[in-house]
Amino acid sequence: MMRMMLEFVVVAVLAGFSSAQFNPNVKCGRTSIVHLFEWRWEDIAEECDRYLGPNGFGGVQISPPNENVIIKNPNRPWWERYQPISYKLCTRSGDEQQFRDMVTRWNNVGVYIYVDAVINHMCGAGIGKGKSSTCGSSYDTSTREFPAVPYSSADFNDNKCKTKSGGIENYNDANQGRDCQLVSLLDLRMDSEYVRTSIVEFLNNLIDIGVAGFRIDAAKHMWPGDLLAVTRKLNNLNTRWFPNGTQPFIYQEVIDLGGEAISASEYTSIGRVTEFKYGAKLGTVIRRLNGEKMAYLKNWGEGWGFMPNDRAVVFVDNHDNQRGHGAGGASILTFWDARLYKMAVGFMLAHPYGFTRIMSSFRWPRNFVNNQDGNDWVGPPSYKNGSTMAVPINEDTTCGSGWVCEHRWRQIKNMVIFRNVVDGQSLINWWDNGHNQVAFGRGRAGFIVFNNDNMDMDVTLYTGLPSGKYCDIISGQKEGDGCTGKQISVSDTGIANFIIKSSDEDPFVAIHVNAQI
Ligand code: 5J7
Ligand code: CA
Repeated sequence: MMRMMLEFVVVAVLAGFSSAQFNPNVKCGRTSIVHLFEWRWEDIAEECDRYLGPNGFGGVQISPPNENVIIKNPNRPWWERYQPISYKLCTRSGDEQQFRDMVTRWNNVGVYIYVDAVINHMCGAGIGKGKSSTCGSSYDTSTREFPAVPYSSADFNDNKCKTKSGGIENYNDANQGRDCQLVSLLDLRMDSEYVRTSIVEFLNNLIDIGVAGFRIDAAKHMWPGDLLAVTRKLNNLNTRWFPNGTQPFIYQEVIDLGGEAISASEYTSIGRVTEFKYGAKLGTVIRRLNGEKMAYLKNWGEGWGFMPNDRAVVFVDNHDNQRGHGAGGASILTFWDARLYKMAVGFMLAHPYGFTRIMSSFRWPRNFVNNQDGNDWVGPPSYKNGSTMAVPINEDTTCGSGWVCEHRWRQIKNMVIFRNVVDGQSLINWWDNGHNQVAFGRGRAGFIVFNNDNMDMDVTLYTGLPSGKYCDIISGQKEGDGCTGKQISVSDTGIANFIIKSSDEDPFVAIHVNAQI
């Protein structure tokens, strides 16, 4: 009897533990998402059918879809979208109809949408009064009125915050971090039932439209208990596309490089968390700073003090730290350092740790003065009237008008496929030269070799792969019966020779069982 009761309790606890919040909900066989930063809904809709679906991407993180303040000074920065005015779905990316069309088209081909949810705050306290917002809703920051939600003064943390300025003054004080204004953004009172309900209605509306999950912006600045109260009330995903009982994927933005009052581990029971140590450390290794070398990557992952594998969302750079500030600073690799960047993204996608997110950026005119980029605010490619430009696709499959489209770079796109092919296979057959030449396999499904030393590499390694001829998917790929780049022969005993010159365009080689000829 006791035993039965105990079992009942265990089962009840397990069932109540919302494990699907950690599950990215990507379709079987797909293992990565891409952040199409600042893209218009119409362009995202096109990109799904014509590129992301066929190339094995699992989904897209989109920029915040809800109404934000229009900032004129500086002129339409990217960060204006992180200053909400209401939960109406109109922004520079498009209106509600375009949003609905995009989600429907994506879901119908099994590539899903993840919404960047800005729920910690509304716009800046100093914005003032007016209707300079993306749907034209009014606001008055001095009286804290946002009638389109509606929110008013009782819905903000002004009384709870104990600092003189009302802003976060000391990052080592967790109370300030949660209850005060982050860079003067009006901080929502998330312990109130009304605020929680307003946020839940916003997110549930998106779930009902068909999104598969949320990136929770600035999660570090919300109490885990308040966030849990919100995520617990979220609907299951729309059964038109998802199995009955599927919960939204939750991944929280918590910048934790260690040594702060607030840590990522406070959030790992709610959903996944962004592992900012990943890109910061990988950038240091690939740039060979501080005596780091690729040989040390042998125990990459939890061995480096990262959060548990099944809680981590990993990325080389994000929309914030690619601009030279934010977590990781100068060590972060981006498209501006293309050769090293491709290697870092290649390593990330080949390595089993974490759920992977690819960055897709726009260019801006960098202007470094004293190691600070004075143009880190510049918004997406846009016309004089402020509207965002479409993403034109060139004949060679690259993007125009200042859109970088890292996700379309052959090396990155092919590594997204590599990760799908080797999904579930363990990391084996690690090899290194003690410096910056390393190699490893993923079961018998794929093998990758890096040469980040300043010398040529000519090695014969055990790959574990079935014998045969393989196309290197970095210098080229399989097309028809041949390879457009290097070709690798694996012997009967699973051994292959790899030659990587330090002058090669990309100093790494990757092969997998779906690129055999
Ligand atoms: C800051 C943190 O310390 C942190 O741990 C975190 O997780 C997030 C932030 C942070 O988040 C924001 C979320 C928003 O929705 C809107 C925001 O404006 C921010 C934000 O500003 C922010 O902090 C900026 O970036 C940090 C790396 C700096 O250390 C902060 O000082 C802050 O920088 C401020 O940026 C400048 O001080 C201020 O002068 C400037 O006007 C302001 C411009 O806004 C941004 O650059 C927006 C950044 C942003 C960062 C994000 O991680 C994000 O998810 C969204 C926006
Ligand atoms: Ca807060």
